[in-house]
Amino acid sequence: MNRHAFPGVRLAIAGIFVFSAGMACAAPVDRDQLERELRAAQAIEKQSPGKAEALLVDEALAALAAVDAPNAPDGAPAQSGGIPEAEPNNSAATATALSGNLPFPVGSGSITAGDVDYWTFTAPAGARVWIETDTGGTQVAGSTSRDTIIELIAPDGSTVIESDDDDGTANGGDGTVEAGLSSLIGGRVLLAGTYYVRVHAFNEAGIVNPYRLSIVVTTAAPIAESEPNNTAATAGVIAFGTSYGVRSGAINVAGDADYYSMAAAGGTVVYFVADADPGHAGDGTDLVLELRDASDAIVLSVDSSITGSATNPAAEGARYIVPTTGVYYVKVRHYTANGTGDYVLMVSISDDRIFASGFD
Ligand SMILES: [Ca+2]
Ligand SMILES: [Ca+2]
Ligand SMILES: [Ca+2]
Ligand SMILES: [Ca+2]
Repeated sequence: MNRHAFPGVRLAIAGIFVFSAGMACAAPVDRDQLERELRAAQAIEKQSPGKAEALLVDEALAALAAVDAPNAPDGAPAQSGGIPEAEPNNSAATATALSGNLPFPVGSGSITAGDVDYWTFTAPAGARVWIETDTGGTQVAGSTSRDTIIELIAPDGSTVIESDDDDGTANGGDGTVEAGLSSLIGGRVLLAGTYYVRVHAFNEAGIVNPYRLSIVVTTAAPIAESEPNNTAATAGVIAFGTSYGVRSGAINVAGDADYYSMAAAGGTVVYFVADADPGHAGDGTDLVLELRDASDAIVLSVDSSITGSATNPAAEGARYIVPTTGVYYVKVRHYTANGTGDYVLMVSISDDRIFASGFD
């Protein structure tokens, strides 16, 4: 949910909780107020159906469900698969390392009530980082939410460089999207250093179990798209000799579509992310990304963000565990028929089959 789309209602919902320095802090929860906010969101969605409105209802429902659900015991186990978080990890000093190098590893963790998780990675100068939580798939009993917030934190351990609420895709690594409430930071350019990623629930009381955290650090300069590339047959090829491809492109004219192709082995993970606001100016492109199989059929379509803001730039992306070896395509298009705008696309493929097992 782009919190700027409906600032009045969204702020009213967020206002139930008190946020300070990017961290959620407990505040008395007024259940009646949450119900009023849910009804308000539903009224907006009824009057003006659309993805932003639907996400608003999702969030209101999730906030209410979190209040109603009994708390799970602290330390509830995460599902198998992924590099596990190492609690306690509630500070930069105790962060769990996730290398960020390729082939990229996937972290696995859970957010218990009030929990925050710090992860850490290193980046060389000029690198771009692509960070996503995936909160989809089967949840552990007691989970109440799929709604995470991630913050990219500077080497000082406290300065928030960028945060995101809902640009990610909660799909559990497959073709079914359970929610649009997970988080994504796409393509932030970094100085050399050791960075931190802080993961917590949107709602202080929310229990998110499990989540998967992908962090890919890329160093290659983007290669410009080559039009025409509007069909699978004319797709720009992303070769995986270096495990990933970074492309700069644009929805140049109304109706433009940009195809990129890659070969992926069964069991590997394709992680595709578009930075939809490369200038990070808040004027992002409202993109839709489609992952398509060799027959050009959609296997996963993602559309979580709108145009974003300077502090919360637009991005789209997801992870997908490839069921069968073959050619896959990422198709980039605009959400509207007439929209245009630029983007930087990253597609990486991981051979972390061991991490994929038991994921969903
Ligand atoms: Ca945790
Ligand atoms: Ca923790
Ligand atoms: Ca184009
Ligand atoms: Ca094109």
